[in-house]
Amino acid sequence: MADQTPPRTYETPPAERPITEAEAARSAGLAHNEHIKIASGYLRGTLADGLLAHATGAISEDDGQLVKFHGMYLQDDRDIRAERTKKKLEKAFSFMIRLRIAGGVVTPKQWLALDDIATTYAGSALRATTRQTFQYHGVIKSNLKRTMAAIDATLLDTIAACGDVNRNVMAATNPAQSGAHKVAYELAKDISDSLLPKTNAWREIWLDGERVVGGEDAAEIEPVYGRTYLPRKFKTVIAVPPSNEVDIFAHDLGFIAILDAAGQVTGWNVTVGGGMGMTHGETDTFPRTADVMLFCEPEEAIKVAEAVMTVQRDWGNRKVRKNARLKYTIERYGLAAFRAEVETRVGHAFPDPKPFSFTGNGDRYGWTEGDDGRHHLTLYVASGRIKDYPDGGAQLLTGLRRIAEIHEGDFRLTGNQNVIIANVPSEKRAEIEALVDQYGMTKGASALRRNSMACVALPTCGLALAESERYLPDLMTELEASLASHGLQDDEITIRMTGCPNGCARPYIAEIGFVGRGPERYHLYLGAAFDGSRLGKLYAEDVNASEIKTLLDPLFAAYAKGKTPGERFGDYLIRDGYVTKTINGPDFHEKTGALKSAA
Ligand code: SRM
Ligand code: SF4
Repeated sequence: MADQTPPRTYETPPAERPITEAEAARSAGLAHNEHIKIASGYLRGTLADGLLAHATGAISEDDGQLVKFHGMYLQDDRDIRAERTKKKLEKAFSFMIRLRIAGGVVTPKQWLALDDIATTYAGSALRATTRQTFQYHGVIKSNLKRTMAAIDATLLDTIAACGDVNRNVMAATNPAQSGAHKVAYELAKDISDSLLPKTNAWREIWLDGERVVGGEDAAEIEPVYGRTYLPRKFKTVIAVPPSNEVDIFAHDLGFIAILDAAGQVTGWNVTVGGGMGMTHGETDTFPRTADVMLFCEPEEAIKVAEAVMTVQRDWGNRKVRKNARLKYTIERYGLAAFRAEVETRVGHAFPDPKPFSFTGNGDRYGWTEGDDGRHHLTLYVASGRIKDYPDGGAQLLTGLRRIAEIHEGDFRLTGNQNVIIANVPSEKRAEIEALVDQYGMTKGASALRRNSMACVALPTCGLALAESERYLPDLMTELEASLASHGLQDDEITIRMTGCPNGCARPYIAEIGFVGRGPERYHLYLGAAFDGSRLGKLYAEDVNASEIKTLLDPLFAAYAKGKTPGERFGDYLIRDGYVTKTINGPDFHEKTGALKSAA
C-alpha cells in the first residue's frame, strides 16, 4: 500500500462551489489554455477551416491545443527537422491519433480494421500505449478526415483520448480472473461513457456531422464539464488485486476491487491524486502516488467518479497549468477536505478503505487459463510497437492480422504496452500457437525485458529531450549481461525509461527509472516498489550509457549478495542504505538518493 503522506499545512478550499463560468472568465491570470477553451465554442475553434488550409501541413497553435480533445497531436519528424530548417522547408508535419478504447478491449473485426487504417494512413504500424489504447503516428493533414471516418466505422472513436477531460479509462486485464475482470471492464466502460464530453464538435468536424445550431447554454451542451472542461488532463483506472498491472497509484482517480473469498467484487477502494509528470529543476512539480481515500459499494462507483472529477473541475488550479493536476489540488487542500467535499456532493459519508494488497505491476506472459476455462495468451511487444520488424525480426503486424482472421475471442491491450489474445477456446489454441511461432512473435523475454517499458520519445514526441523507445532495448542488452554475471538473470526487476520528465512510461515507480535530461543523458531513479506503490529517488544526475553501467553493476553485485529471500531490488536498496525511501509528493525531491556507493 502507498506510504502515508506526512502532515502538511493546507489551504482552505474555495468557499463557494462550483465556480461559475462567468467567474472563471473574469478571473485575472487564467492560463492561456483556459481562454482557448472559452473561445472555442465547445471544442470547435477554427479547426474546420484549418483543415482546408492546404498551404501548410500544420494547424494554428490554438487549434493545436483544441485538437487534443479530439484525440490528436500535431507533431513533426524530429529526425529531419534540422535538415528541413536548413533547406528553409516547413517542418515535416503529421498527426498522432490516439483512440479511446475503454479497458483496452477490441474485437478481431476491429483489430483488422485498425490494422487496415495503419497500413493505409499511418506507416504500417500500431502503437500500443501505456494506457491500454492504440496510437497512429504520421497521419498527414490531408488524410485526417479519411482516417477519422475509418476509425468511426470500427465503432471506436478518439473523443477525449487527450485534452483536459477524463481520458481513456483503463481496467485490469489479468486473464486468470475472468469474473472480476469482466466487472472491472464494465465499470471502465461506464465511467468512460458517463464522463465523455457531450459536444457534437467531434462528429461535426471529422465526419461532416450536422452543426448543432444555437445553444450557448453550458448546462445543456456540456452538463458536467461546462465551457472550460477540466483544469488539466484527468485519468481513471480500475485495478483488481493482486495484480497492479494498470499502475493504480499513477492516476488521478482509481478503483481497487475488493474481492470476497469467491473472487466476487464486493465494492471498490477509491484512490485519488496520483500522477507522474514534473519539470526538471522545478521542485513545485513532482510525481505523486495516489492516496487510498474511501470505500464505496459497486452501485455508487459512477457517482463517486463524477464527484471526484467535478471537485477537481472546481478546485483545480486554472491559473498555473503545471500545478493543475488533481495531485496538486490534494496537496493544496489536503485529502480530508477533498474527501469531505466528495461526500457532500454524493450526499453521504463513505466507509474507510478496506484492506488489499498488490504483488506487482507487470504482466503475466504466455498462456493462462481463466476461471471460466478459456485460454489467454499474453505476448511481449517491445515498447508496444506493432509492426513488421526488418532483418528477420518478428512480423508482429502481419502475424496478429493472421490471428485476427481466425480468432473468435477478443484482444486486450495491457497497461504495459503488451497484447493479450484473450478468450481462446481450447480447440483454437494450437492454431494460434502455430501462428505465433510462424511470425516470430514472442511469449516472453528476459526477466528484465518482461518488466520494462519505454515511452515513444524521438522522433515524434515534440517534448522529448532524449531517446527512449529506440534506446532502452540496447541498454537492456548490456544490463542483462551485467545481471547475468551476478546470477540475477531470472530476477524480476522493473525498468522504465522516458525521454523527458513527463513520465509517460511511469518511470518514477519503476525500480530502475531513467528520465531523459538531454541527448544521451538521463537522471537515474532507484528505490521504487515492485508493486508500483512507492516512488523512487534521484540516485544519479545526467548519466550516459557507460556511467549507467558503472553505477548499476556494483548495485546488482550487492543485491545478489545481500538480498533476503524474496526481497525486491528497490526494497533492498533502501534497506541496505543505498537510497532513502520516498514518502510521497514533494518529498520526492528531498535529498538525497545516493547515500552510499556500492563501488
Ligand atoms: Fe504522455 C504528453 C505519449 C502516457 C504524462 N505523452 C505526451 C505527448 C502527447 C507529448 C506532447 O504533449 O506533445 C506524447 C506523445 C508522444 C508520441 O509521439 O506519441 C505522450 N503518454 C504518451 C504515450 C503514448 C507513451 C507510450 O509510450 O505509450 C502514453 C499514451 C497513453 C494513452 O493511451 O493515453 C502516455 N503520459 C502517459 C502517462 C502514463 C499514464 O498515464 O499511466 C503519463 C504519466 C501519468 C500522468 O499523467 O501523470 C503521461 N504525457 C504526460 C505528460 C505530463 C503530465 C503532467 O501532469 O505533467 C505530458 C505533457 C503534458 O501533458 O503537458 C504528456
Ligand atoms: Fe514524450 Fe516525454 Fe512522454 Fe516520452 S515522457 S513520450 S519524451 S512527453
